[in-house]
Amino acid sequence: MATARAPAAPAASGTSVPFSVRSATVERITNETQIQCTLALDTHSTYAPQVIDVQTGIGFLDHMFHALAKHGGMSLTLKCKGDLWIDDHHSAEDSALVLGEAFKQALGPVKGINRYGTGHAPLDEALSRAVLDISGRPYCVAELGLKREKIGDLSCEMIPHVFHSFAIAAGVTLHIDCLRGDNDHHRSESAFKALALAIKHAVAQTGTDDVPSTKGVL
Ligand SMILES: [Mn+2]
Repeated sequence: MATARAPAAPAASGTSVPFSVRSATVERITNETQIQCTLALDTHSTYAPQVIDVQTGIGFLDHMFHALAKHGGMSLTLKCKGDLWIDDHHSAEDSALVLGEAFKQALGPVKGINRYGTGHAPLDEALSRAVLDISGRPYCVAELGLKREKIGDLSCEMIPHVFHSFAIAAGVTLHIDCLRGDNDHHRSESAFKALALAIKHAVAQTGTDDVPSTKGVL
């Protein structure tokens, strides 16, 4: 695995750019999947425009990760070549693990951020809530109440597994619930969007150097 904290691009004039991007690049290669991921937690219309390009080989998962990045205010490129001839499990799980690892690396030491984030996102009749704590205590409870076997080429049983894998790799505590909704596409998408909003708040910088913990360390 490799990581990089990308400095903001230098301005044309040579003056320093008043904007820095928290980012990381992670590569993970196993016999089951080959994944490259670059995640930036910060975007800026001039200095760091939002770029999203997700290709996991599973269309609906691409759609979900795209929504997560878009509404989380993040840039994300993720490419996975996985053993889809078996099923979607390894590609979906490992992509989420790499995304979580990139999140953790991009964030670096947990200080000067909100740490906690909550998001509610509706999608038509569906409504989801995500509660995130960038705690260093990996845990996930995902209650999505999905009824279908699959959405597109993504097994519904993999959707909570994706949230769980992300949370464990990122080292965060995540509770994510779909509160209501009839359509499984809506229920799932609202859950990813709720997580996006929770992430956006949790990683937002407070302008201090404070470690948001009574322990003094996270
Ligand atoms: Mn698994």
